[in-house]
Amino acid sequence: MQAKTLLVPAEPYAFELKPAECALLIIDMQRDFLEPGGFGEMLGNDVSQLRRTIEPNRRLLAAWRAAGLLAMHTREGHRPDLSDLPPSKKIRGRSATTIGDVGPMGRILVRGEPGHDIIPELYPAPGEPVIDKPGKGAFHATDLHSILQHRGITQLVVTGVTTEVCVNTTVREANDRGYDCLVPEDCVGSYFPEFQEMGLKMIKAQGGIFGWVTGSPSVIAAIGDA
Ligand code: C5J
Repeated sequence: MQAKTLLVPAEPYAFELKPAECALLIIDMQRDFLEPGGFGEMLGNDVSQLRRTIEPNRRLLAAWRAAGLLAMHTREGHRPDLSDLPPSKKIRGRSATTIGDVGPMGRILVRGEPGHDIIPELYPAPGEPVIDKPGKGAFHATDLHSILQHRGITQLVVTGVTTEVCVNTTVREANDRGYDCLVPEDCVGSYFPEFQEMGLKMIKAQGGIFGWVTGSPSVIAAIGDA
């Protein structure tokens, strides 16, 4: 029997969402990136640019769960002994305080520390896989691809932060592995408005070279019919 397909209005053209083969992948909605007083703000970033994505993500995740579909979460971070932290990543930026040092919410981007955890508004429910990733892309050095393959997933709705870094890297990695990616623009955020705009344009350009872009209300309306 043909898998059920839902048509989601999107750019560059409608996305054919197959609920049985589609996972929601929420990227790095971590306290250190989003909360006032965290590492992101300590570096001088305007966290309100990311916080505007919380409510749309919360609504999308609630609808996704209500439809009984697979939701997954990622966290960027490293082992406490930093053995998976490339020296180049440790020193990049020449900041006085870097990954592994004590920051405002515990050791920066270290697994198990308060700042590394996912914000309470989007906290994973029991049974929702959480991927701990040492890099920007969610496929690099993780078991994400095998988890998706075991569940027959061929499509991803990708949300989270930041649009031009971990969201874009993950969408590109997914694209090269054969997944179709749909990105709801109100559910992804950048500290820099110009990168938000360009990060989305890069995904949908050239006939959807990396994927599709839509708004979360269109996804929610479609899965309401799932
Ligand atoms: C993410 C970053 N999650 N910007 N990390 O995008 O360093």
